[in-house]
Amino acid sequence: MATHTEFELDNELKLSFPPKYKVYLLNDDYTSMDFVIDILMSIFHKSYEEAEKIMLEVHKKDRGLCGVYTYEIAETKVMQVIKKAKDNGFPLKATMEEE
Ligand code: TYC
Repeated sequence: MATHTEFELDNELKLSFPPKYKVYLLNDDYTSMDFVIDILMSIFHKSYEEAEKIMLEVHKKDRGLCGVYTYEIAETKVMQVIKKAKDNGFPLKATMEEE
């Protein structure tokens, strides 16, 4: 049976979209707001205005959505956040979960 992620073709070949993963930034008490904005602009390609909005959402609600990607890209973004934060002495963390 065809679902919203699956199309049944005449010849019974079925094609599915790859699963997508949401990447979230997590709040903490030590990472500076400016650094989080820089992460959102450099790794997630947000404008300054978007980055500031997401950073404030994380600050107030403990996590905020940064983007939705295929598995490998989401995993790479999470690792880039953690490495850049560690290199700059901040404990900032990111997580991913299937959409
Ligand atoms: N809570 C941090 C502060 O008050 C700011 C912050 C925002 C940290 C977002 C992490 O993902 C984060 N300096």
